[in-house]
Amino acid sequence: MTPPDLDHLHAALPAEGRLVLCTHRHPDPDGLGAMAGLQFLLRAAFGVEADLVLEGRIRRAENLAMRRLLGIEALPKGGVDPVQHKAVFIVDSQPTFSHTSPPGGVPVVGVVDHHRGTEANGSEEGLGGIPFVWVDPDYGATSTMVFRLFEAAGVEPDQRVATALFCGVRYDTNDLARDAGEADERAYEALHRLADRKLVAAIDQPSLSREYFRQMAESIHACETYGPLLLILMGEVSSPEAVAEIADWFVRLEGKQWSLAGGACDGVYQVSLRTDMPGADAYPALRFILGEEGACGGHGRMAGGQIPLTDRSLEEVQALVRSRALEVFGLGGQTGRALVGDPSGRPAVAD
Ligand SMILES: [Mn+2]
Repeated sequence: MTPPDLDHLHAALPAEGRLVLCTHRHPDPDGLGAMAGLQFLLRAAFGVEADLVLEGRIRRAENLAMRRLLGIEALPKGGVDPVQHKAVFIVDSQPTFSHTSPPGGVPVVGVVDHHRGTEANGSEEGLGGIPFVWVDPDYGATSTMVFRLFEAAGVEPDQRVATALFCGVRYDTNDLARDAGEADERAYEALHRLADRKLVAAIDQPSLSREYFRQMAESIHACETYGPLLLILMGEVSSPEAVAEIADWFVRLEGKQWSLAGGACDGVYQVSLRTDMPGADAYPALRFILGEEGACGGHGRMAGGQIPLTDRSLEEVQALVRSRALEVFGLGGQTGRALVGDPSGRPAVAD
């Protein structure tokens, strides 16, 4: 696990002007937490002001609640001004990842991320020329990496920022149960002491829309079982985060070790793979499943990616994902069984 290099970070910052912080499209708690944390740290440690850019609507209820309750402010669309803003810093993603497009016209000076990239969509060479690159998949959350910068600088986050960072660590590591190392534990415990626990609870249990329940019902009916694998290949979904949430939800089904969820949104087929097998690595399996048609990233027991729906129809992409998934798990030739009966009244098939 690489330690933070604060001097190197300082040297990468522009001598004057403001910074822009950004993350992947449809930011999640780790991206939001890392941005809020870095914004605070840069001001406290180096006197550098930074503005946040959020790309893609935030639709998952927890993420929306986090942004609203913590007052995470972002520049309006088109608000990046090259006269004021001298540099871009990317957290919880990398500039060459397909779900990340930093604002143009301003150089990227820093990357802090815990995702593993691939040659195709996030190679080392894509990071060449960026003065500060700290990418380490051994961290369970980018928010942990940002917390380590606080430690290195001897700066303590205020309650709001500690709450944001805490949410980042807890959601990405599933309260330290998933892909968490010693650094994540230390960050989690220190941030938990500083965080506003009422806000943490409010972010964790937001009210949910009717659309949310409708989609979960649809996912139950879409779910097919193949031995240890669950496939939940949906049609249109309300948000890319919904696909991740569905994969997270189904992997909890007893007796099943892998869940692969997919759904179409914003012109791409979004895919999330989860496993609850100790020590299993989701990323190589998803890399195989998406092939050269798609791009993906991941760490430990979770991976996500997408295939554009420009060259292939939704049905073609679903068929491709299904056949490759069965191949990579050695389940080729097997017939899937419905998890439950569908609303047309066909009987449920037990597995
Ligand atoms: Mn993350």
